[in-house]
Amino acid sequence: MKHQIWNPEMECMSRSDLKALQLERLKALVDYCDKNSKFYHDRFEKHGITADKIKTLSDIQYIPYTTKDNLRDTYPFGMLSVPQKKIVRVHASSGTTGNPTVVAYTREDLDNWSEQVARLVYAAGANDESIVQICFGYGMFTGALGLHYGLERIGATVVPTSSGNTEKQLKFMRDFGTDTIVATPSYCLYLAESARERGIEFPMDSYKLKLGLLGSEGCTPEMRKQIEDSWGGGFFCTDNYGMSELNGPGMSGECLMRDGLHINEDHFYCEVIDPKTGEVLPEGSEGELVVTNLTKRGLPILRYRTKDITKINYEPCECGRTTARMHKIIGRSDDMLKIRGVNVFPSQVESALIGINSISPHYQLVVRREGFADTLEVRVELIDATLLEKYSELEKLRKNIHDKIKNILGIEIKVSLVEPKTIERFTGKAQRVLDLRNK
Ligand code: DLL
Repeated sequence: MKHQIWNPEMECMSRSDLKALQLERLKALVDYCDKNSKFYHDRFEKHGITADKIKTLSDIQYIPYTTKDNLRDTYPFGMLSVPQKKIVRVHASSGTTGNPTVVAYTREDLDNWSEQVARLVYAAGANDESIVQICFGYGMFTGALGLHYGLERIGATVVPTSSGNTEKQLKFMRDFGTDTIVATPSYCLYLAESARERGIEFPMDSYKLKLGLLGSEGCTPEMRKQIEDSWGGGFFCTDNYGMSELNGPGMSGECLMRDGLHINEDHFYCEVIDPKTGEVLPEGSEGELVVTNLTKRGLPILRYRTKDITKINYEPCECGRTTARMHKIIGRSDDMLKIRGVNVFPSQVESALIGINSISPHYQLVVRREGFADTLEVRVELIDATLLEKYSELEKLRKNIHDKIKNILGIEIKVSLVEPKTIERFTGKAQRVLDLRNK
């Protein structure tokens, strides 16, 4: 197993040097935000925080957490720390009702982002000989452009096919000899399945795929094995994590050992907290990941509550890197679902249902993996059972609900109208989501 390390100076430095660098960068960040961001300046003033008061990394705990709501409340550009003319790119996160979360990058931020992604894709085995097809949607989503520039940085040949159009994806894969694919796990599996269906005309050995850079949604080891087996031919996948608020992909990713996702710690300082109390937990504990982007300048993010549940291992890795590794995302502390790469909150469905006559406020979201793609069924309860006998009225109601929800979520869904009082009632927190994907 040959381990490639893109930036050994940063990825293999001693833990004590790394901590010193993180502290230096943290102090510089606090000073920068104090001087350039009204949002952070006001917070620092209220809590008596200045750069001089940050003496050790643990002093970060005096800085309040930043949340998605802070970004939404200041939509679109309220948290910028530079004049807008210094911003060279914006992205926005899908999902959630109301305003999306907008993120913004200076030229230096984009440069750092590409470096972060370059390290991870190189660690996974891509290099300047790779031919990489990017099957993430290009657009406001950070996935495609993030991977695009990181892969160009290591000299790979990038094929920006974007998402969808399976026939074309497979044709380019065969004709170009694509050996690396960037996709969500579910789409990668779907493509393999589609390739198999065309096996008589194009046998599986017409594909040269060797590496899958997967991410943006969870993937169990069992699911990964299924993906690798369906492509066959030694196909090998790594898990890559990130979020728009922290640039996008590039925060962490697996090396060939696949024993945790290496964090780009010179750029990202991570803490793990108890999601209920907000208390910082000891090293190695499982909890909600909180991240400070130490080098971001256009729209700085300090102590961001990711809502993702994980734990961090600080032991050095056999690959030679000394950077800490986070466990695959174990779950979320809120109810966000990721379906075919799109963030979906049950509250979005609820807001679509409000105001529609003839249905009760009880609903359920059923997420399944069908034919290797994630599907969402919205089960809605009727108030009056006699409607079930009036086909055309029922269809009209179903279509109305379908169109309203689809419009808000931006993905195809199935709506089922069920008899009154058939959806389970809860005395505590309602369990609106039935996620059957890994069952
Ligand atoms: O999904 C960024 C990304 C793109 C990462 C491409 C990797 C590859 P958002 O759309 O803002 O950004 O969604 C972020 O997706 O908080 C997690 O809940 C989930 N997520 C991202 N990567 C993983 C992963 C991008 N590898 C949210 N495993 C995050 C599990 C993931 N969940």
